Amino acid sequence: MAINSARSSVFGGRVAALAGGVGGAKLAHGLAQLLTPEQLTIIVNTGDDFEHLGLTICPDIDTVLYNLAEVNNPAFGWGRADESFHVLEETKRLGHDAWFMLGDKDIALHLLRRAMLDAGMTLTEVIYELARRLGVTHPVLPMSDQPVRTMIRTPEGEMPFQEYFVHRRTKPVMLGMRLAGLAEARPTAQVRAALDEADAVIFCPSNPFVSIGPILALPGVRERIARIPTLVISPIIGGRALKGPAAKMMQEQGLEVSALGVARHYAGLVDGFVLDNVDAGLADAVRALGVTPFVTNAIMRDRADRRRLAVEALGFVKRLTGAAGAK
Ligand code: FO1
Repeated sequence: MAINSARSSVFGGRVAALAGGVGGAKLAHGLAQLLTPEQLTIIVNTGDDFEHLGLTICPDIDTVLYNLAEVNNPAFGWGRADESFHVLEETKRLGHDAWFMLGDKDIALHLLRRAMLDAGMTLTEVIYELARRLGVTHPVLPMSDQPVRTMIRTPEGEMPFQEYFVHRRTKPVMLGMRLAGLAEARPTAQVRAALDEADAVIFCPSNPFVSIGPILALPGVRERIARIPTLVISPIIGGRALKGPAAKMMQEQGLEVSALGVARHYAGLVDGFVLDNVDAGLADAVRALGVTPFVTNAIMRDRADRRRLAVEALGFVKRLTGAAGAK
């Protein structure tokens, strides 16, 4: 079929994409336009998940699902398009401090997730079912079925990630982070299989600490990735994060706030690193880390940008998989 041949001409192998946050979901959507569901699996961070008003909120998974289903809110980057907030408004009227903006359509999905989890389904099974109902055909996998919760250490004490990120608008200084539940967590069988069968891994332009970090922290994940040609799309462009607190976190942890700082963070694990044109001057320093640089326009403003960056990333993957056989 025309679509399939157009897809497979970009890259014929299998890709496991690691994602979290809005940037990650954008590239996952671009990749899904080019690769078949057999070729692309998206492994998603669950460290941002939390319990709120009796609901299990999975922001990174939902952002990927909504983007792949093309029902995402383009202004916020998370949540649903054409959303209303009647339930939220009513909870406010009833005295709830409604700092986390759950829209009505989003709440509908959360109610179904609550019911499925309460019926004993694993998170992987729930997300498979919700994806199917949203018309998403590419596998979207929670990194683990056991809860892992990112806790941010601040001078005010430790706080859950969403408290830090949304309620406190990332204002407290981040001294460090802890992944609560990590000791009991395992990557799911589906995640392990996706990594074992992948010809390449792509780290989407996601926060290296709170989005990609929790996935890499699961037992066996780093070891698997170390065997596979892996490329990173820098989430830092021109010394700034396009969205979210990655730059602030790097600065507060004494790291160089640049794409090079991100490349250093991943050096030894990854083979390729995609830099934006404005960071072309960092390419030699990235190469000196033993990581192959690739310079392009890494900003995704619209749907066409997502596809274009995915085409370029897959072209780069093709070259790396040719070159990185000895990894
Ligand atoms: N981010 C915000 O900045 N404010 C919100 O009120 C908010 C609500 C929200 C509801 C559902 C959802 O899936 C995501 C939501 N997000 C919100 C985004 C989310 O908390 C973050 O983007 C991610 O956790 C960062 O990766």
